[in-house]
Amino acid sequence: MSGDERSTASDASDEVTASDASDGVSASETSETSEPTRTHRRQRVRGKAGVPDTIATPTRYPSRLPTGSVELFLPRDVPVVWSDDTRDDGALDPAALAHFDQHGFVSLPSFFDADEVRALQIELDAQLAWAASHPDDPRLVREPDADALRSIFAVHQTSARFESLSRDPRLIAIARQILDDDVYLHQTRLNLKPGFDGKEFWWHSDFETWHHEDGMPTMRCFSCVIALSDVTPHNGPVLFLPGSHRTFVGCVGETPDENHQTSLRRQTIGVPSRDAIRALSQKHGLVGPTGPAGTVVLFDCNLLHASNGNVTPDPRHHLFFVYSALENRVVDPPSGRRPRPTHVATREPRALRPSADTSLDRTDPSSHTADASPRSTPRSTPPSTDRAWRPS
Ligand code: 6CS
Ligand code: FE
Repeated sequence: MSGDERSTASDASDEVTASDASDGVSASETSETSEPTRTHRRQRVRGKAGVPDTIATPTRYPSRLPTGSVELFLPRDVPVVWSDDTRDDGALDPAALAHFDQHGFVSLPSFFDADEVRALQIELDAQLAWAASHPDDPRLVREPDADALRSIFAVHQTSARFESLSRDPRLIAIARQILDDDVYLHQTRLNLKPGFDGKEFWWHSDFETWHHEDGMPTMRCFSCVIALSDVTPHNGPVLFLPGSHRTFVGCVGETPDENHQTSLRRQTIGVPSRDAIRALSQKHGLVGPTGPAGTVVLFDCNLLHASNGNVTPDPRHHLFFVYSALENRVVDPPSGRRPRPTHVATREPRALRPSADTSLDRTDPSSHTADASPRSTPRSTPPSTDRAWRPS
């Protein structure tokens, strides 16, 4: 496959294309120029495969390709762990960092202790109560076929406790260690999976969406998932294809207008083909880390992941903080389309400073219920821009 940036799903099951693909596209020649790139030139010759007609800015991660195109498999061309720090400041130890690098995720069981978990669960309940009384807030996302709540976005706006938690010194140390820069929150959310009713998330790479719909330049970003309830093999743990973070899958299917209105409920655009998922899972295997409430799972923005529905009686609720390097601030999406709203993806990033007090208040968690703190009472209307939010 030398000289060809594409490979097929079946290629994905052996040596995933890496070096082959890289002679097709290099970062410097595609990322910052409006000149036709080698990729574009080749696509013109080849016709339908590859870069969509609607593309406005050359991208080294083509996706949302016209129907009939060939799905792309591109080798990762940037690091997973950006710093080589192994430090003694609460960041990951060398083994955990190496696991994240190699597999694209790492699980940190019981990262938060019982008191911290209790405080977070109280805040979760406060957020659910707020959501129930503000059913039309645009930050609320409902299940595809029901009114049940699926996600609450921008919880760093609606919860002082979660905002402060996002700046927990331990989390900031880890984020800086992985990303080697000041960090900001690209997105925060609660993903709820109540017993009996919680629905699945289909296979996807977050970066694919964040690049094409939000304009995130590169894979210098990861998700921090905090379990607010016990996560078992049965109640819908996040499933990963470990190692898949080293392949960017350029997906077939163009982006409809206002895609986020449906994609956050059920994603059908920007998802790899079933053949691709099958090949990558055969190559890499499939894991679903579990652990008690308070467990933290970190996973790279390009790691393919999904989760099943929850038919058990017990909830599986997750709090997500998406950390990105400040240098990786969003730009115009490659399509030239309007980016998604700021409650889904921050457009005015601010470097996070570690919270002096994690505000989990280990001695008296109940003092931090939503009603106890003015900033814990969510606004009933979304801020018009990120400017409305100021970290305390
Ligand atoms: O589109 C997004 O940004 C969100 N959707 C999914 C399925 N995962 C990441 C993110 O929350
Ligand atoms: Fe995701």
